[in-house]
Amino acid sequence: MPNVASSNLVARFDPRPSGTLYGRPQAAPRELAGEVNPFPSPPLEPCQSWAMVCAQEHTMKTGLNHAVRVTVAALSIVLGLGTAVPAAAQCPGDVTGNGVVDGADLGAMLTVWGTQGGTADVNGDGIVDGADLGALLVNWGPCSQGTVRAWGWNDDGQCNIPTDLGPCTAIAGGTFHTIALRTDGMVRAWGYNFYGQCTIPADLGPCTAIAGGTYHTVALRTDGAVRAWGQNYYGQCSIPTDLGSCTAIAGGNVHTIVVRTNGTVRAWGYNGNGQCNVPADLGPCTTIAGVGLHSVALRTDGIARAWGAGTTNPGSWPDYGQSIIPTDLGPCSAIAGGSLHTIAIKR
Ligand SMILES: [Ca+2]
Ligand SMILES: [Ca+2]
Repeated sequence: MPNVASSNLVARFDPRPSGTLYGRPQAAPRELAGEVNPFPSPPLEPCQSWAMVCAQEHTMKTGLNHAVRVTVAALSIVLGLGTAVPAAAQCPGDVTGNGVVDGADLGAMLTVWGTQGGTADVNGDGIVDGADLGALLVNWGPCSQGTVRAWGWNDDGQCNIPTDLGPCTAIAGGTFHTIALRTDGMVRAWGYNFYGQCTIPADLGPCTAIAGGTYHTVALRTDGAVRAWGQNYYGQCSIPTDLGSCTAIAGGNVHTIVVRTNGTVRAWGYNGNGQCNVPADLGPCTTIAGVGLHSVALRTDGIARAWGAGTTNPGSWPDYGQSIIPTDLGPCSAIAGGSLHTIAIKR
């Protein structure tokens, strides 16, 4: 096995059969030909002309640097303020619709003061008055509300925000791609697209939620239907035909998890760690998170549950007790996870 500095590695949490060779698509110092992925996995479809990096073995050897980096990359995509946005963007108070709130908008607002003023009626209550003026002043300057910014690892362009993106209401991170939900409900994605994870289905329609897996993307349509695309080696993008309407979605490394409208949880995709085996006694839930190789859920009563990798704690990959709920945790209001850990907010 070649001696490769850990700083030159890239984590691709991509379970592949033991013995598969891995390497970067680009000839780069990160080339890892000869590395072996310890994942126990089902057979894959024929590999591409290049092999994927999978640094799981290195992850074990190097103190989980890569898992941390993946987590940080996912978390470092936030809705930012203070930068110019595409001309199409319009924020409250931009009466003239040119992407900037300034004196021209103030003047335009004053000319329709006391009347039904269209875009000058910022709060939409039918009258242009002091409340609208206040909203205008709050947004003074370039319209930055809803602007997406991203930073960190950008080898695949995941931090290059499309210039025509426009304002967004939600964001999600895949391992090497970025997903955004525009204010009009349209989904956009960019970054690593080898598996088509950034190629939005033409018939997707408006959505209310988005989620990212390692190499796949999940979206919840306004009608409650779930769609997923990208890598489907493990069926993570194959929506169960009897799924029905859902209220929440999440993506694990290579699995997908949802909350149905009736509160029941479903999961599908890679199940080598039992991450898709929803506990029979789970009960109705409100929140789920599909994280690394485990799944977490919050029941309607606030009780946290987790399953998949980490139901034991031998301290070796991938079992670090991340699915063992602390006995003194009690009801929670939120739950989430990193690749190999779980976090919750107590009520
Ligand atoms: Ca303006
Ligand atoms: Ca108003």
